[in-house]
Amino acid sequence: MIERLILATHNQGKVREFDKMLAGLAGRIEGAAEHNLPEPEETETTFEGNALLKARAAMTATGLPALSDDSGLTVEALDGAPGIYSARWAGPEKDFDMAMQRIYDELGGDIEGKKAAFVAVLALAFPDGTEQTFEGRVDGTLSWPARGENGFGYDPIFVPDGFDITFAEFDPADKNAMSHRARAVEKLKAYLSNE
Ligand code: ITT
Repeated sequence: MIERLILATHNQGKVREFDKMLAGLAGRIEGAAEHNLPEPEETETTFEGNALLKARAAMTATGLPALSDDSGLTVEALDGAPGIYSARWAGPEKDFDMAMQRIYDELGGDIEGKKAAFVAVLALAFPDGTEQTFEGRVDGTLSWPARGENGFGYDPIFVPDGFDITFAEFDPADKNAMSHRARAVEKLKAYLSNE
């Protein structure tokens, strides 16, 4: 088992979800705040590239194994946007009402039922140079207006396939059982249990 693992994210919504999902994975999971982690500029063009860049930066800064998450919402009718730009569409104030409105506007208001998916790529970087990524995805559709108080980011407009409520209306434990992040974590756990 990994003794100390750095969770390389500054997003409190992700931290809340990972806290539950990663229980038992490492002796101690330490956050960005404890280590004053840098927030590197996300200069890559893929979820995987940006996830690796964040994990490497945290591993280099601490000398400890680090786990990062790069994720986002992809909308089919917008050619995959906002995708890797999901956080950036919310601007410096992290205003997701504005980001959701931008999706609505870019679809010309024709948003109901449009195909979308949440994607998460986790990257694990070890001090010996070993790196591994794990991808999870959940397909669904968009719904308007935004509904629900749970979750974070774009959850209030995303309805996963097979359900009629948004991720923000899910009980957090239920979202954690089937989200893109949860699916990526399953692959991470399988990898670590084979190590
Ligand atoms: P870190 O890089 O520090 O982890 P970040 O918020 O900048 O934080 P990303 O670049 O990966 O992270 O941006 C992903 C964005 O996609 C995030 O800000 C959310 O708005 C959105 N997103 C990802 N997973 C989501 C989820 O489960 N529910 C709702 N929105 C999600």
